[in-house]
Amino acid sequence: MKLYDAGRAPNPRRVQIFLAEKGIEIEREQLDLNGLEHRSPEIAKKNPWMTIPFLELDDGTVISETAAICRYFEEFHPNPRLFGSSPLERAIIEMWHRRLEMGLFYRVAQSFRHLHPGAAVLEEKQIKPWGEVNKDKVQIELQRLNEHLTDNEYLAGEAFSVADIVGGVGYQFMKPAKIEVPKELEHVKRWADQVTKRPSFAW
Ligand SMILES: N[C@@H](CCC(=O)N[C@@H](CS)C(=O)NCC(=O)O)C(=O)O
Repeated sequence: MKLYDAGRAPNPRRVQIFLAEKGIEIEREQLDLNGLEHRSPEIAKKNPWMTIPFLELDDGTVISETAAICRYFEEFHPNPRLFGSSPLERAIIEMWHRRLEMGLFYRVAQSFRHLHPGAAVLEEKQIKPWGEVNKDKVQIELQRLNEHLTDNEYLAGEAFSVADIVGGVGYQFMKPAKIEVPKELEHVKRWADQVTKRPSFAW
């Protein structure tokens, strides 16, 4: 199998970190997003959605979508469990995974793509008000997370999970997106420091 990867881009990083947490090594091909290699006819034929990462299995099956790729690896390499063990744990982790993906990560990404000049190559029609709306919503989400993290070590409770991966990558993505974390959000900062200092997050 082969993972189509793209350096430090945030969605590819989610899979890189997930694999590092599990100690999985696989073949990878790096694509240059700014060079639009992921939109070449050859790549579009494999993954018509033209997003990275995607995984190509030996029989030619293609799995795209970061969460789907991570789930696939979780099945074959269950330890350490990053999607939870019991039905309740799985549901709680899924809830936080989706909250962080849609509430933080997606909004930071939209803000970056619609406001940053460097993203114009990917987002042909940058809509600045949409970027600003998302920037504001990130702040609302950070406030909520701060409250939750007051008495939770990790997003889904006591154990590090896939929710912390999407959250940690989303948090780091705030830097290029030029989104500040207000000083008083000390619990978010404590959590982010703890998560992003893990060896799997090393650049
Ligand atoms: N929903 C997809 C999103 C993947 C995605 O948007 N990846 C970005 C890189 S972070 C990409 O491939 N962008 C290419 C483009 O916008 O043309 C997933 O979860 O994998």
